[in-house]
Amino acid sequence: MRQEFLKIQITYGNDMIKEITVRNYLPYMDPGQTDDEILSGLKGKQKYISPKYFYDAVGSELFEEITRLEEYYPTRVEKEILSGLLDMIRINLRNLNIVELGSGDPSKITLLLNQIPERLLNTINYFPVDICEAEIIKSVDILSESFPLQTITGIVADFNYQLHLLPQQGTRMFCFFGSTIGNFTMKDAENFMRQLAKIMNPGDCLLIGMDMVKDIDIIERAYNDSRGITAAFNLNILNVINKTAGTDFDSRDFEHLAFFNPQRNCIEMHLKALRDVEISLKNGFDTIKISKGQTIHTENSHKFSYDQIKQLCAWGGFSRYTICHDRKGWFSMVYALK
Ligand code: SAH
Ligand code: AVI
Repeated sequence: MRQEFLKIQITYGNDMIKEITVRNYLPYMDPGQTDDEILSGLKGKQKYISPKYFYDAVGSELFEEITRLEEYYPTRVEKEILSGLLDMIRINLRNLNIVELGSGDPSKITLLLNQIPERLLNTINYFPVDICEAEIIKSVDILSESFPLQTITGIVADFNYQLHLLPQQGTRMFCFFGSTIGNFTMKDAENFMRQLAKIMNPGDCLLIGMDMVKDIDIIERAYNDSRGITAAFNLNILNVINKTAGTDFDSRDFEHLAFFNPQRNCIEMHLKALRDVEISLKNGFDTIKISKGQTIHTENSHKFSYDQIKQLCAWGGFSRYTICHDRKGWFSMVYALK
């Protein structure tokens, strides 16, 4: 059994010790598959790194900083919707198992939990799921201080490959906030929704946040902030790849590039080479050449239309769904029932 069940001890000062539970499923992933995924992306004509490699501890901190920027509207608007959500939709909360995919920091689930009375909170089990272990530990620690939930179990897993390993007990509400679904290609979004459909049972539900198509200037500003936090977040992916795949990128050789692609309704983030560079690989033999001006594509961030939401729900096999949105229609929260 390669799965690591961890009881992590957290100490405050000298003697206050708390134990939290985290399950780490990443050791189940084939390390060869990870290397292949990274190297095939780097060897192609249009070089590519999956956005899941943004999120080491440093990248997660930078993302949290992005969410606090005035220019980065998606977090602010989604939080506005989440703050009053339970008045708008009917969810049977008793004995619910909440599974939050790509949970990141706990501020969004906190807004939901704040709306639930204590007598129900202590019947609820919460499972944050994220690829970043540091975020999971932080989140479980913070939430266990703030809410009298029945249990909180952190899960470190890759939602692209490991949905089948998620808790299967009772009635579940899957949450997928932040418009993280927008970081998939449409083909991958279809696969993801179909995989989700396979693991969900009748009575389970999904709460999924999606950033909507809007004025291009507003979108582009959100990914080109004036303090350069998004640039630092983008460049940090090279440090993560160096640690994961044994490459020797120097982030000073690249610059951040983010623009809206109107054909695909998505922001594309790239790293553009400032000079000709040659990257060595772990095996010590191969190298990857990147010419000045060439880019590495690091992220797509799709912006959705109501037709696309309908399509995603159809792929997920949902019988009924409700769309809640803010006053300007910038962001949608879809509540879909299996
Ligand atoms: N839900 C939070 C965080 C969004 S950022 C919010 O709305 O603000 C995207 C989150 O998904 C990060 O915390 C990142 O670590 C996680 N993530 C990215 N790719 C992942 C993958 N393949 N499997 C699991 N988690 C992933
Ligand atoms: C997590 N994800 C939905 C964010 C987005 O907006 O695509 C990641 C991000 N990239 C740059 N800024 C934020």
